[in-house]
Amino acid sequence: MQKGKFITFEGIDGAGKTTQIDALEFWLRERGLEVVRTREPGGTPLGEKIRAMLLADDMCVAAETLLFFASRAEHIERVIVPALERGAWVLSDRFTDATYAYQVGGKNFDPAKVEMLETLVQGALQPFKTVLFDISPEIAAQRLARARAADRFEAESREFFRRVREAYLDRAQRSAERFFIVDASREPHSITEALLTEAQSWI
Ligand code: T5A
Repeated sequence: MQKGKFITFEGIDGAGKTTQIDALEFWLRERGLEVVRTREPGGTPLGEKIRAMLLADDMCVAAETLLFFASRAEHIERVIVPALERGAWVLSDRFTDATYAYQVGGKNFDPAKVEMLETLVQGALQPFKTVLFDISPEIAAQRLARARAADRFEAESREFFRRVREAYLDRAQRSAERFFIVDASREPHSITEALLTEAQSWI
């Protein structure tokens, strides 16, 4: 029986997740709770090597999907499950919803294949809550253009990110009890306020 809480953060590239995860991490630590902050792809030494390949190297969508799940298998086994068993709060910047949004929604990969991999790699593990930072691809692209050079995913078209956004919203609608959707186009402080108000009900 896991004692901790597994929270994931999702949204299209440039939605502004990082700033808000920082705020939630600080808020939880102030309450004396153990927090494990992690990310996908990545989160382990092997996962970080896989991340470097995924963000830079051209590959077919099947290979891409398998690499995301390889990184995830290592992440679950070595980081997420041990932390949850200790009673920690695990805050993961992206998890399997991203595979449904990007590879299935964005790149038309077969959802039945993702479901098979999800069962194989995760078993019954699912996030306790998922925060979806919802924003238009136009605003997200403006933020990223100001912030840094684009990686392989960030260089995708507006139409691609429109499909990814729709796929996220569709998943949120199907699992309404798990998802908390925030309007990520607002000012950072007002997003933080909404997130921390919601987080009070998770403790
Ligand atoms: N991926 C991942 C898949 O395709 N399938 C999968 O299964 C998984 C797990 C990961 C990539 O991999 C893909 C998705 C991704 O494309 P990444 O670099 O980790 O790559 O990408 P992100 O997780 O998207 O991280 P980003 O840093 O790109 O996005 P964030 O964290 O959402 O954005 P953030 O916080 O860096 O903010 C971007 C800019 O906006 C500003 C920030 O200061 C920054 O400059 N900003 C705001 N500006 C105005 N108003 C606000 N409210 C703002 N909030 C932030």
